[in-house]
Amino acid sequence: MAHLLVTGGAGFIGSNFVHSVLSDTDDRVTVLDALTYAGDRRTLAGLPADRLEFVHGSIADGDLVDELVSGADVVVHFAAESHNDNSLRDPRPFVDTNLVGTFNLLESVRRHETRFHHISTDEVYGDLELDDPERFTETTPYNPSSPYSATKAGSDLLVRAWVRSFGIRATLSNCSNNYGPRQHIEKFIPRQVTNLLDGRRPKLYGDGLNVRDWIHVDDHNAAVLRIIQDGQIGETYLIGADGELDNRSVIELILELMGHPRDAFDHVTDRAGHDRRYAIDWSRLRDELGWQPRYRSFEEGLARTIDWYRANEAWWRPVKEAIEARYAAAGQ
Ligand code: NAD
Ligand code: TDX
Repeated sequence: MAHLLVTGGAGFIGSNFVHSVLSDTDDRVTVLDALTYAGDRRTLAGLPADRLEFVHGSIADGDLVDELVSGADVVVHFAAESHNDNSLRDPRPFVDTNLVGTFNLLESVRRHETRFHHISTDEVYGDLELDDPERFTETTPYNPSSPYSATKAGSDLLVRAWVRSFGIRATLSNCSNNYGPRQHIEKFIPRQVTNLLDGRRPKLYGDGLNVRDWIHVDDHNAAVLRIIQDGQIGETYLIGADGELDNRSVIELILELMGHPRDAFDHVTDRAGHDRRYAIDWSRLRDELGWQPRYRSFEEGLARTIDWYRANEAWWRPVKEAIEARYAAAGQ
């Protein structure tokens, strides 16, 4: 039985990770989460109290981080400011959490010789043209576009430098766009689903031909667990599931699954610097670690995700009005 310290475990991907670990293993988990606007303790409700401890605090607090890392066997680092649109409005918290917070964790795992896994994104590689036959691989040069992706790229480079210079035992993963239950409703898919549940129309940025490479959050987390178990120290693994779709098609599918005409959406102001296309080549993960995604049908996974938002209105309702007011102020 191992003791995992999970940063950002009250957020979307981190909370789903904690659910998976506690149901599939005997491991013990301590969650460190600052409960920003994106964190919610209710995401961890109903989990076994004897194997889960919740600590309310920030990875920007070096002393707290050090104390918690000293008691852990493995640190799994999800905590981040994660939304591109927010990073265009106010980049400061992205620097504080994604760069300085990651630095604090690295110094502590170095001191205590603790195994570390760093969660990152495909956005560090910039974007691809729609007709580019290539996909991102582990050797694609870094070329981030937004303050969010630049701070994630910086955090990856810090991890790599701490591996090389100080010999910390770390692995990294860069994953494509996740969907599934408990995703904050500022993000694309839950925003459209809750718009429809709330009697509003879905909102498509720009021409909507931008492509994202969708993966179910449970597949992302299963890959993370595999890398923690079998990944080579110092190495990076790309996580994806061949889920390329343009945003317009996703909105049309949501409308159809929820019983609305496929064209009942609005075009709104585009995102500044909007990345055109992300696409992941995850063959290293398949060939070296034998991992495969389990969700093969995006439509099925999306339908289950819609059901989750329908059944959990109390979870998203209190913040819906404020989120939409913020988007409306930006013409989105
Ligand atoms: P999220 O915004 O839903 O959750 C982030 C969590 O981190 C929240 O619980 C928040 O309270 C917490 N947090 C923020 N600042 C903190 C701080 N200073 N100290 C402690 N906790 C803090 O994000 P998510 O979508 O679950 O993303 C998790 C990780 O996965 C991030 O590192 C993100 O870059 C990465 N990622 C996300 C996606 C995606 O599609 N969502 C894809 C690839 C990688
Ligand atoms: O209302 C919307 N309409 C719209 O067309 C919103 C919120 C988004 N979009 C577009 C922008 C993107 O092309 O949808 C696409 C997805 O948008 P987001 O959900 O904001 O995701 P993205 O910017 O692609 O980044 C996500 O994937 C990579 C996560 O938020 C990041 O944390 C992760 O690193």
